[in-house]
Amino acid sequence: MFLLPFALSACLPTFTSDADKSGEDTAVDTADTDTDTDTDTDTDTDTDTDSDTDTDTDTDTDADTDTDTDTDTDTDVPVDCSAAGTAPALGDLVITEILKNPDIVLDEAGEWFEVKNVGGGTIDLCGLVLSDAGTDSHAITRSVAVAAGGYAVIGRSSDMSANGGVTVDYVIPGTSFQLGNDGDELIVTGSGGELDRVAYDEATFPDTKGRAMQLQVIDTASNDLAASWCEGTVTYGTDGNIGTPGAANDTCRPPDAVEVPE
Ligand SMILES: [Ca+2]
Ligand SMILES: [Ca+2]
Ligand SMILES: [Ca+2]
Ligand SMILES: [Ca+2]
Repeated sequence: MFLLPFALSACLPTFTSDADKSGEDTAVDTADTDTDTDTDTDTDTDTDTDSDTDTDTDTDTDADTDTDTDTDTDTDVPVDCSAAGTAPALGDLVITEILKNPDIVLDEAGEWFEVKNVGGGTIDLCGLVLSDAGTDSHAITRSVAVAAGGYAVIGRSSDMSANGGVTVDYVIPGTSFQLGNDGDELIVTGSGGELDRVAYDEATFPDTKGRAMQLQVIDTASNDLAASWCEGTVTYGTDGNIGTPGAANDTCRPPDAVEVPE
């Protein structure tokens, strides 16, 4: 009569190799020490080794294998284009104003530029890439809706106590995109290619510290020309800088008032 258990175990080998506490699980796993029915060492019911309930090996709750919390497959900042508008087509978006060299405040906080939606519907700047002809490059990672005829201000800081008191619609983080005080390029690229570009130099474009250059003829070809830009007279914010961020551009100040560029 003592031979019966040995005969049963020979027929059901998974019982004998289970190292779990006796009687606590159903013995379909073989080597782990937890109380569940899978073969790994964690306490959830999936087959991976992390503690969440999905089947990948990272610690977030999405199904991809990266380490961030979004649903794409890369490891960068989540892209959240929440369909606030359509992607701009060529000609919809025009670079209309640039403050490359703010007065009083630091360039790293006070630089900004303005774009205008000259198309017929609301556009979303999400996904557009801002770059220059060198190494500056930044992709806009969230929705920025711009109504037809409206403006968006893209700057380096949203801290109005540090940026000269400008209201910024989108902040470019860190040093990924900077506006040189001498010559530089400002290039906006969408999924279908380049949307607009301004390549300014120090000699022929407006160049006064603390005064934004404001476009007078609003289209993507005119802003290629230095003669299409001038400086206005209206201050904004808290530090005496001159410009019209987020609003229609000022008229040009009289030529005889132009100061020697700093
Ligand atoms: Ca600058
Ligand atoms: Ca640059
Ligand atoms: Ca252009
Ligand atoms: Ca403006």
